[in-house]
Amino acid sequence: MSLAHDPSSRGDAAPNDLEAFWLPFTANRSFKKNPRMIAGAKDMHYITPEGRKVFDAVAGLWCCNAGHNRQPIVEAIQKQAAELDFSPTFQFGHPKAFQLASRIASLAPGDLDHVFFANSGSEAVDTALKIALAYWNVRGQGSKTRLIGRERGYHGVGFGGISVGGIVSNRKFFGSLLAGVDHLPHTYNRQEQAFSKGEPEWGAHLADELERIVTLHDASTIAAVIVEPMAGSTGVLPPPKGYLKRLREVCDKHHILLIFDEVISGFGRLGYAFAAERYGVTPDMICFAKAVNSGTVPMGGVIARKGIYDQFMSGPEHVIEFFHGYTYSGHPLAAAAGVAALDLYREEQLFERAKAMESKWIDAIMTLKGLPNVLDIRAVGLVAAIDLASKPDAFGARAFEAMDRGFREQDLMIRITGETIAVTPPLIISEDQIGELVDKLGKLIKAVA
Ligand code: PXG
Repeated sequence: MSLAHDPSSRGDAAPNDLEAFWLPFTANRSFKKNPRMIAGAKDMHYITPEGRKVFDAVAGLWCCNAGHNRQPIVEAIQKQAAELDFSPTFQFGHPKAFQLASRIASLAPGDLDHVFFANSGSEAVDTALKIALAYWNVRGQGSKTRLIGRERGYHGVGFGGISVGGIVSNRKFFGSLLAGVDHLPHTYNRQEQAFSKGEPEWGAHLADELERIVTLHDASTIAAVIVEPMAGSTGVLPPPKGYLKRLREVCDKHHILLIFDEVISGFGRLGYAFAAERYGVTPDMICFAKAVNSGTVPMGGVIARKGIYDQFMSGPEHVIEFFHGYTYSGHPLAAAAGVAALDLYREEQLFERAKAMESKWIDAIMTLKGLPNVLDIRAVGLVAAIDLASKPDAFGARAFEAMDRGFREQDLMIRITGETIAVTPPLIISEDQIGELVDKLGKLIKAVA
């Protein structure tokens, strides 16, 4: 029998075989022909297996806000693993999860006081949608079941998330999705908004589309509206000035819960703990994930207003109030990493740093205007997106080439979606590094012209 056919030794026989791993959201065949491998990281950089330093312009995947392999977080995870590897949070508890929940609640605006833990943004979104449905049920208004999302919204990949989401490729292969979902229009209009710095002036009126949806379905059938305060994955769409306030007003008027999906915008990305604070709008729930522990251990969750939590707290005390949860809700390693990350954000004032850097960041990114194929640039907080013109009959090919050549030729990691380049660096980026990044982007855009 050859080694290759002996199942017990297959792993040893082919330690570097790339076939087995089906990569998520990846062009697998292209990757496996010519991989982009990462073996290490420190602060603003990734390190390839050959030891090449790659500038991380995307905080991993919008998550490593404190930069990579920061000592206090590394030590907290190591210490926690040695002390308590796992303990259940169904009917039991451990101190770190309570500590982190209190810390997150204290960062959240208003009376968003209660934290339900999940393990990813997708699970956070499903959790928030389920809380919304159950909330109306326990209030005796079980007819409020409709969920309203938005075109171009990204809320992860669970069935709830893709149903309220509005990214066509993420939906079209997956059948009829959740019933009873409707969508607001997206807020992007290139003619009106191109090269806006921060939040565009045009577009607040699009929130009034919610009135049309309420007229169509009646408020008595609508449970919640979910939006990203700043749409991230679809190519960075900052909310038009006044848009979120109007959305809140319409939700209040019709007794509809408002959920902000802050999986990307939370923990400093827009210069505040949450975008809700930046925009002066208090939602009923906030979904978070990613930067809660600077991307180090999978974790997500939902912060709910006191009134929502309290509504569930009735009935006999031995009865479970909300039939939902994950084995790893509030996992000790993720929670310990979260407390350490929040400490680090505070000690290094990273949210304030993002705010202080914002105008320099936006001005620097906008210098790319006028380069070949640049159709629009959007920038807000420490986030930016650059729309490139497509090559004829090959939508996405130019941005894909930019991502690949950026990694190989410019020692640069960027994100792409369609023909849009997105950058969203760790919040520790220095002014010099902003200059370095813009220089690399400029060279790259010219290289793929
Ligand atoms: N909501 C929002 C707003 C997100 O951005 C999720 C939910 C899902 O999170 P999980 O942890 O289940 O992946 C996200 C995730 C990109 C990109 O480049 C964005 C995300 C993930 C991967 C890539 O835009 N956001």
